[in-house]
Amino acid sequence: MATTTPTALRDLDACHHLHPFTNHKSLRADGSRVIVKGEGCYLWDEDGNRILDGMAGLWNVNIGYGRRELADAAHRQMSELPFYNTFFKTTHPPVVQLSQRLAHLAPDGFNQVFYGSSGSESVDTAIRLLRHYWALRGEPARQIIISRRAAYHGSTIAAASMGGIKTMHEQSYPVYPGFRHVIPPYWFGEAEAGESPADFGLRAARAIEEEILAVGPENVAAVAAEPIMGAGGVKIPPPSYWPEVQRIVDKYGVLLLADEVITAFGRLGNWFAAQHYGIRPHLITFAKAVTSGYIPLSGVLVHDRIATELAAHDDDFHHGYTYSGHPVACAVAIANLDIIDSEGLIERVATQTGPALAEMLQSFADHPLVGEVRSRGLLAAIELVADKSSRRRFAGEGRVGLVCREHAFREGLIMRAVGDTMVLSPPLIWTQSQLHEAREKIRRVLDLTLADVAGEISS
Ligand code: PXG
Repeated sequence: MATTTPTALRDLDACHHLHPFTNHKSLRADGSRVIVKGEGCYLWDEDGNRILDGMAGLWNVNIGYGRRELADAAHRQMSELPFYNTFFKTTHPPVVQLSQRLAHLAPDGFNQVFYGSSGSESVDTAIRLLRHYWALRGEPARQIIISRRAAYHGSTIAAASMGGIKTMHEQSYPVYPGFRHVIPPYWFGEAEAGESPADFGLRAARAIEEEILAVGPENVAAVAAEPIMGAGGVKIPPPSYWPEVQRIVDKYGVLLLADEVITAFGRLGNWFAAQHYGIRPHLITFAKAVTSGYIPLSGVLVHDRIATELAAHDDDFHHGYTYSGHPVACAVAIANLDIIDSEGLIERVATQTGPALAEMLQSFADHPLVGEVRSRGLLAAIELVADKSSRRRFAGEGRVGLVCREHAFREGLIMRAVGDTMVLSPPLIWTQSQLHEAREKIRRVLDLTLADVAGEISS
């Protein structure tokens, strides 16, 4: 069984392991990279190459790799009580302690948490809670959830339906009913010629209002949105967007679901992005960095307005998972939050590394390949374009992004390509030293990519 040489592992992987979101034909042809170790901000592959992780795993390893405290917390909890469920009116210390902690960290009015294991599960839970809430309120027609095109909210059928990823919808047609998708707040890709970010932000927000009016406010359960779209390409809304969305949801009395699977737990320099933007959601979904990815855990923070309604009815909410509130995952989450807190990581993002990353990105703004750079906290994007002035893309969307991603890997830096948008979401423990290393590597990677596509560039 214990076949560990890299080639054997790659072969076995190709034979037996179906990877998520992967072109299986090309994976069989190329093989996969075997990552064998992580320590701090770095990963090592099977050939001994050290790679700077600019993505914190998959937007989740906020405290970096190899923290003993989390392993110890898991060991202690596994020894004491590895599992017990939270159905049938039972509970256990870690889930109570974590819930209290999250209620304390969350925006005002959030005092209850419903748990799952993945972000997709938390989104499914939120969808069910929204519709259940309106049914309890005597407005069962309020079923429709308005989301944005290109948004990623997960891979279960309901979460993928709420998401606006066209290729996913095409593969599981018909998608689950009751979702509408409007323009994302993506000035760089969606604005008309001459339209200012402020005007575009208002237009994108008002597309939500138009959709509410088109389907009838009495049929709308909620607006669902990431504060910043992450996997959709780090689409940072213009400052005019969120205040206008808040005005609109308030005006029509619809609920707001903030999907903070990527933005929660320090990424923007606050515990939650709702605090960063001053928005007032009724549900907040979280996952990923609640445990820094050391063990799966997700949840929905539920505002008092919804929790009070649930508690006012003598009936079950018919929903839950075996692992809702898993004790080991909760114990690991507490150890993770302790580290984020005691090491001042959020403050560091807000006052030091966030501004330094923004400054670093600006140093690429004049590169011939770069159409725009943008960031908030430690969430950043670099747009690759064929023509800077007109923002014209390369032919074959995503092709140049992949070229750039491969150069980055070879240079020892992990960046993610979303189409031709390069994105970064580093661990919150990056210091000036990693920022410096990233600056050097990105500059080189952009130059190498430029050399590959020089013939396609308009100067
Ligand atoms: N909501 C948001 C905002 C997400 O980013 C999910 C829900 C679903 O979470 P789970 O844990 O079910 O995967 C996500 C997940 C990528 C990538 O390639 C992004 C995610 C997951 C996998 C890959 O950028 N985001």
